[in-house]
Amino acid sequence: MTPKQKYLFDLRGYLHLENVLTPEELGNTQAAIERLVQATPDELPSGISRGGEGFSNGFSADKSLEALTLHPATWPIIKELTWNKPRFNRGSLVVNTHERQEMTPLHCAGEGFRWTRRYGVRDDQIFTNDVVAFFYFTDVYPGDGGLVVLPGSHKREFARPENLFFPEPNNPDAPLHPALVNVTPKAGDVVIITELLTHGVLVWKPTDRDRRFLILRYKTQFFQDERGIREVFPPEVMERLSPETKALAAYGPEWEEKDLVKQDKVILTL
Ligand SMILES: O=C(O)CCC(=O)C(=O)O
Ligand SMILES: [Fe+2]
Repeated sequence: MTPKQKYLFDLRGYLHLENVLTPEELGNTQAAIERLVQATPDELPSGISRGGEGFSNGFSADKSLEALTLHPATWPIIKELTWNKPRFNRGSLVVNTHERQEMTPLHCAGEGFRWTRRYGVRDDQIFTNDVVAFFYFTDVYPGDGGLVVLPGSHKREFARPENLFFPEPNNPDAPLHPALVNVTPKAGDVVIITELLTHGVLVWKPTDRDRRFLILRYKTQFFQDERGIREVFPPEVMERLSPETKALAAYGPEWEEKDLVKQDKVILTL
C-alpha cells in the first residue's frame, strides 16, 4: 500500500480504489454476470446457486471473475493486510435490486464475544485476518443506497448502542447519520474493508438499475472459524478452479509462506 492508502485504511477501515478494472476486464466480467442473470436454474454452472440476491460461488462462473481473486491491484494489498498469509474463502456475486425493501442492519465481525477476528498495527504493518474486496460492475450514485460504513469503527472498544445510527430503520428516506458514509463506487472500482468495520446496506432505490458486485473474502491461511478447518468450496467448484486459485484457497500453517505469495503478478493457468 502507498503511505496514503495505509494512512487512510488505518484511519477509516476501508479503501475505495477507483478504475481498477481495464475496459476489457470490465466488459468481460459484465458479460459473464449478464449470462448468469439470464440463465435458467439448470443452465447455472454446477456448484452455483441463485440465492435471495445473487449467486453463491459466483466468482467461479467465469475465468474473468475468478481472476479477480488475484487481481494485480488488490493482490499486494491482500498480502500486506494478512502479513503474507492469505486464504481466499468465499466469493459471492450480488445482484441487489429495488425489490428488496429492507436494509441490511449495521454489523461487523468481532461483535460480542467472538474475539478471533483481528485488526491491529505492529512495526508499521497493518494486520487483519478478515478482509473483504468488493468489485463493482455497475455504478452507484449518491442517493441510490447501497453500502454504508462507519469510518474508524474497526478500532471500536465498546458495543454500539442499538438504534443509535438508525432510529427509524424502516424509513428509507430518513437522513443518514452524519457519522456514516455511503460509499458510491462506479463500475470498475473496488472497495476493500476489514470486516471489523461496522457497515450495513441501505435499500437500493433505483428501479431501472441494479447494483452488481462480487464479494471476495480473505482470511489468514491458518484462521479457523467456529466450525474448524474445512473445505469451503464444493468439489464441483474446486474442480474447475485454476491451480493458482486453489493455492490461494488452501489452508497452511502460520510459519509457511505460499509460493503464490512470492509473486506480485499472478496469471491464472487456464
Ligand atoms: O451489500 C454490501 O454492500 C455489503 C454486504 C456485506 O455486508 C458483506 O458482504 O459483508
Ligand atoms: Fe458485512
